[in-house]
Amino acid sequence: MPTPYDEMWEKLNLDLDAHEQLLQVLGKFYGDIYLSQEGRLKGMEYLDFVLSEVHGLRIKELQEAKAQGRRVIGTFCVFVPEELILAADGVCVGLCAGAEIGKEAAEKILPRNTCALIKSFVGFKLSRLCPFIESCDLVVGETTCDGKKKAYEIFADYAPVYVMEIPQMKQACDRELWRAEILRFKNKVEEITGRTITADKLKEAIRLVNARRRVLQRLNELRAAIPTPISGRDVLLINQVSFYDDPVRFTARIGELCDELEKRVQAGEGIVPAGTPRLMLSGCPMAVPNWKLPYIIESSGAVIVGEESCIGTRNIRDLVDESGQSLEEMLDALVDRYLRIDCACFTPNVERLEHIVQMARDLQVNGVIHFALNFCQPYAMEAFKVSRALEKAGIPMLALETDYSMEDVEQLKTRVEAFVEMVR
Ligand code: BJ8
Repeated sequence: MPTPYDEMWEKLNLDLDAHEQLLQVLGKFYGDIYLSQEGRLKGMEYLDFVLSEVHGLRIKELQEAKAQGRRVIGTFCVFVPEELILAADGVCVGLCAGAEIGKEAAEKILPRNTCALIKSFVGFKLSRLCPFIESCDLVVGETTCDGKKKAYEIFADYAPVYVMEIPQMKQACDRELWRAEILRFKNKVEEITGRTITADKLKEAIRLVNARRRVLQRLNELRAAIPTPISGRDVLLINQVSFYDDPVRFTARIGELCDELEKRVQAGEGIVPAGTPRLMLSGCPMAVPNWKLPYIIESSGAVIVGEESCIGTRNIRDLVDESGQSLEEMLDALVDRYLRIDCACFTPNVERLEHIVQMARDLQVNGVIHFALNFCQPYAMEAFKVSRALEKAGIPMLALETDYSMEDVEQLKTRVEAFVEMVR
């Protein structure tokens, strides 16, 4: 069916037929998983709208920004300091990589035993399915896990790629390396955008991104209430959308949603019956439209009350210190804030274990489900230490490995249901 965006998509060189199929699958999946829920907040209509226009209106906005001389920069990792992009009047979009479509194309150039997230972004590009990637003037990669690091070398043949080096430890020399990388990135952003990052612009950008983190922190505080006032699926969606929506608009709309949620909490209203097991998710990021596991969990008699992941708490826990006045001070604040990220790519990574236990206690969960994408060594290996830390704290954990396919849904459901029964 023709849409008002066909011309734009054609200009972006999308494969229109395959793209149409993708949108249809996405729409059906969204209807089944999201719109079927009962008792959703009115504020979720905004998220429904954003999702329905994800390849339409938002892409149009990106094209308009580009026509005004702004540059669009795509990222795959929460290590990339968005503040520097915004301070140069750039638009930052988190590239999602949560769908299986494009896998066949990806497997022609990547080993089959590569994690689904990596295959997804390569597959999207090769199959000409993602208008976000096609809108990017620069795609920023990072040396986090080996799979991503090597995939960017291949991806660079198809898109303009820049790679940031992320340290693997957190000693003084690692901080020096990271500081140098942030400066190198600042120079790159200035080169691509043709703008100079001044202290005033960076201050403004730091405040803007912190404001978005604060509203998501508020959301997390409210959703922790007992009874649970919002589904885990809805909160995951809000976090997912935070990566590509306009940050000012998103912060305002989620602020309104939080006001509504606050009233619900004050009234003691929940969306699940009293006594429903409260679970926390921990592990790999779940990019749009990877809603498989949250849906399985929440249709197995449990509710998700927290996500220890980059599309969740890890991305919003720490703010950038806003007290810096000079450019140097602000850059140092960025260095320190981003180095606090506890991705499993670090060794050792004790902070993550502490954060998980603390979060599970604060949220009063009955158990934790650790999620690793198949072939993700950092998270799959770290699951062992996470389970030991949780065991010591007396909190049950179930470790799952899966991908974006639907083949293992029944098997996962059986394991999740057994876990829910056990912790009930
Ligand atoms: S800071 S979690 S966003 S790297 S799932 S591609 S690790 S093999 S995504 Fe991540 Fe940045 Fe870390 Fe966060 Fe590799 Fe694992 Fe695949 Fe992964």
